[in-house]
Amino acid sequence: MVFPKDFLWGGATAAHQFEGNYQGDGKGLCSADCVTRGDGRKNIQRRVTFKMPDGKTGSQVVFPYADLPKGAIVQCLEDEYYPTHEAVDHYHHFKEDIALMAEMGFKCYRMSINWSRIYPLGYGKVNEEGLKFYDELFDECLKYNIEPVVTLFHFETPLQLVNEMGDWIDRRCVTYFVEYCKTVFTRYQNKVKYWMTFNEINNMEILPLYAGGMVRNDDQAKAIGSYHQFLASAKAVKLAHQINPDMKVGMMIAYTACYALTCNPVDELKKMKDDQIRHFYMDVQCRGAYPAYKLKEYERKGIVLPIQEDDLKILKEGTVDYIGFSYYSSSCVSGDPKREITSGNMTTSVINPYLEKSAWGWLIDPMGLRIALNQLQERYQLPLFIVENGLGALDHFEDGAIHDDYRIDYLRKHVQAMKDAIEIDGIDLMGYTPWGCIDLISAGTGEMQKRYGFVYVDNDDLGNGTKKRYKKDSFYWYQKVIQSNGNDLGDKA
Ligand code: P53
Repeated sequence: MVFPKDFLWGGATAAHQFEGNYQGDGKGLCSADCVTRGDGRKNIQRRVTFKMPDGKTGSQVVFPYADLPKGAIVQCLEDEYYPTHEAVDHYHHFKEDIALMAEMGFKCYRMSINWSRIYPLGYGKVNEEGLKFYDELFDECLKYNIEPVVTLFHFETPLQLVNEMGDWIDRRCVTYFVEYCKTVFTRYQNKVKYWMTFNEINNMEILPLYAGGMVRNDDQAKAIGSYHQFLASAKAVKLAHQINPDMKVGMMIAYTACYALTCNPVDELKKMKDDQIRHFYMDVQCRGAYPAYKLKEYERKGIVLPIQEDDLKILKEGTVDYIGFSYYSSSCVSGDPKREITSGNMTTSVINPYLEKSAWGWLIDPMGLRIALNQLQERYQLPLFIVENGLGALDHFEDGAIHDDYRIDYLRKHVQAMKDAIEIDGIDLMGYTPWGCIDLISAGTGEMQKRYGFVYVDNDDLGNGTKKRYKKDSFYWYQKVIQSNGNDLGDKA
């Protein structure tokens, strides 16, 4: 038996991409509710919409991001379509959805609490109906012995914080976030053991609206936004341990294995610098201090952090219990600026001639997952949890059946890579939660047709459809994988 017997097999979702009911039962608006739909294959970016004080409307693409105009109030506009408003209506299908997860044999389910359901304004009055919804959801999981794994912040900034203070640039967000954490830690301490603070915290680099509801995009603003999130995360870790010492709190990062295109030292140096961009977030959250390369960079750029008394002690004391990370693809870098770039998952990868791409241009690299696991364990010696992985693909639906052998193939190779990492390299891996286990809205593009799930949802890019759920071939494949604890990967003869 390669996988530990308590290995957490499961799947992952995020509230704004899955739940819908965006204003129901007292929920406030969140930043993600004001982002339109794009089209990944046509390279049409999603936009965040706003109104100016004179009533004029406007929008700004979320990638590449730029400062919003001064005075802009982020909001939903009439005549625009926002895919997260209804999403796939998990809010009203959660019993059915959890039952499907149980049927696959899930040991855990990674989901996010939408902060704006609990605190509609981000602070102030608690919304009991929001708390009740997650109570029922957790009870449903526990009924089937499914361990909830909860992300506290998955691109879901209460809109009030964006418009009132520009979000994480303002230190009050630290206080409000910790207050929110206190509420949910206290309420769910006997139902939820595994938590994660900020989803893909490193998206502050390239998607600051998602990662921090930021209205500014300059390096100084983003450095401060991250600084505040580090503080908030460290405080949350400490608080969780005080409330219930059994609770484990992890960090969450978008990770890619990064290769130098050639053995030319300029390529290798570029790889080293590229790795530092990712490792920075882990260095702070796992080691509890800012690394020298980042402090030097800030010095060069004239960036000053708003450090207050005790802050550095808080960072030191609030290091995380485990590393959660998403892994979709690897990246490849070259010191030569003229090299052709591939779209990738918003990374600046050059084309790697050894790898195939998904329909959305993401490089497929299972061996890179094994390499990533090794890099992370060597550097941090913390338990690792793959909390997102999968293939976003177009599915063909016919007579209630979806034959998604391409997805099975992708996942099989990645599970095999995990197996090798455990068996050959001695990696301490806690679990695996493939992304979008039931089809949901894409975060990057806002599309529905970019599907990851084991379960198909009848819903199209404009929200038309019955929202009925159908099991794909991969549903039965994953069921077998879990049943055999990773021994039976349904290998092709
Ligand atoms: P989609 C890229 C862009 C936005 C979010 O992505 C991303 C990434 C990948 O690093 O991160 C995660 O839906 C994210 C999920 C998201 C998933 O990747 O663009 O945590 O919310 O859905 C997949 O295909």
